[in-house]
Amino acid sequence: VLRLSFRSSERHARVCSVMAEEAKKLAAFAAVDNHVQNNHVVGVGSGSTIVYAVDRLAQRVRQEKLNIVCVPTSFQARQLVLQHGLNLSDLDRHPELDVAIDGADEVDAGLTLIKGGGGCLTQEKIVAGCAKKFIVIADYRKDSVSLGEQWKKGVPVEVVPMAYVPVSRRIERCFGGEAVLRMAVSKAGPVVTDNGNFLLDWKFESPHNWAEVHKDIKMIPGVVETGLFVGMAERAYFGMEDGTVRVRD
Ligand code: ABF
Repeated sequence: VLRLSFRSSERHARVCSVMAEEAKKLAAFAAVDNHVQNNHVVGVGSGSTIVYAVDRLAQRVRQEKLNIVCVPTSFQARQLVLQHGLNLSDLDRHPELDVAIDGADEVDAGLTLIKGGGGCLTQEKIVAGCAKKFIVIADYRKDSVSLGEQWKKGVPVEVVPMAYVPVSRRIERCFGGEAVLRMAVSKAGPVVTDNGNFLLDWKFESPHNWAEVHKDIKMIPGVVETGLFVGMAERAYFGMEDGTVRVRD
């Protein structure tokens, strides 16, 4: 019976991961089809959901002869754009984007996001801030009422390496919870962002006024950016388990 139950739970896990990947693709395709037009400058996010969006962008460029340029939000996003043969640009040449499309770790009822699970939050927020429209794409697991319901790894905070200890202590003293230095998987040392900084993951204990908390943390000397995206997303597309797409404005 034990073997059977293990196999069924393993199978269940496999089915769930297929569903999540399908859900990401649904959200990504819907966002690209609804918000990217010819001659657009498109901000390209990071993570795994965005891979489907870049696939769809490349498909539409081929099929519709779409003329777009892409501004990446990370080394990973830049590689994605290059690998798909899309026109690569940057904020020097295109400081104003028509639309930015990116994933998220969690989205609350007011479209406040936690981003930065992948460590690219600073460039993601810069690019999102330069776009006329910022569109979030995610699978059903990111769709929450209140932050912290589903995402348990906390709010990422990018910090200047020499300041990570005082910043961590200040966050814990002022807002509670625990702000932990993000270590590389190998545990050999801390994760270093594309900008050469460290990351703290602030595991908060209760809901906060996220706009206030973001401002207060941002003011701490040594903080570069927080993974709280407040009032930035215009719309979120969620791929659902039943094959539909849920849209929240
Ligand atoms: C980036 O990708 C990050 O801001 C966010 O943490 C992550 C989401 O990854 P995925 O799309 O793989 O869930 O957008």
